[in-house]
Amino acid sequence: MLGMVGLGAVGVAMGARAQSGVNRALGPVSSRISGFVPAAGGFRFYSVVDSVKPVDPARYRLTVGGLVEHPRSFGFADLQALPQTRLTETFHCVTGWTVPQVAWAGVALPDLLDAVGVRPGARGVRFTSFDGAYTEALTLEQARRRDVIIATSMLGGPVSHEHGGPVRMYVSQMYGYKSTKWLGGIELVDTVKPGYWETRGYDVDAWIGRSNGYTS
Ligand SMILES: Nc1nc2c(c(=O)[nH]1)N[C@H]1C(S)=C(S)[C@@H](COP(=O)(O)O)O[C@H]1N2
Ligand SMILES: [Mo]
Repeated sequence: MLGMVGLGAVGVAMGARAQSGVNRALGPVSSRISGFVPAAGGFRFYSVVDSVKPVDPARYRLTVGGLVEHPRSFGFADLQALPQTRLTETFHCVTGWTVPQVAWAGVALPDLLDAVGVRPGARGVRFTSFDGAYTEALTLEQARRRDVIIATSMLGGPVSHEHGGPVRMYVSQMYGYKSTKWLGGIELVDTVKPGYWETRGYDVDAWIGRSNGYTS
């Protein structure tokens, strides 16, 4: 299984304590990772499910709810009508592969939060994927960073289906697993709950270089 090769490499880059944690976390799950395909430009395509039904941008909906003043959904054009944020950064998967100088564009999460209004009592943001399995989470403070983007563009074009299009997250200063692909929902919550990989051993606070056993 190719996925095993990539995930096994974590052990080289990480301390023994983190390595055993990750191996424990990934043992039974990695055998189910079937979406691992080496991609051009250094990216690997990851999915925790066998297949994801492609969604046309014209039919895409992002549901935003929970502890917000104005729950609503956003179509692809609605997202494009909000202020656009662009940034270029190196992408880091926690397993050790990186892709330099990746261009992203879309809606900065704080701008979307302003559009719906965050209700008092909200402490975190939960992300769900229309793949039906993946979840992620940020604290409200992290979610208000301007380098956290609801991406409608990646690598200078639309976000491809393999990369989680038509809309995916990009959490710039954290490892790749924080960046939910095939984004379907954003929910304001009163408690941060660990996401998919975090219930399997990864850190919830996934700062690049200082989480998951890295100390650079
Ligand atoms: N829905 C979903 N999002 C996901 C993942 C996934 O398996 N499913 N993998 C995460 C991980 S571990 C990484 S490194 C990046 C990889 O993005 P890519 O597949 O576009 O290279 O997506 C993240 N988002
Ligand atoms: Mo990753």
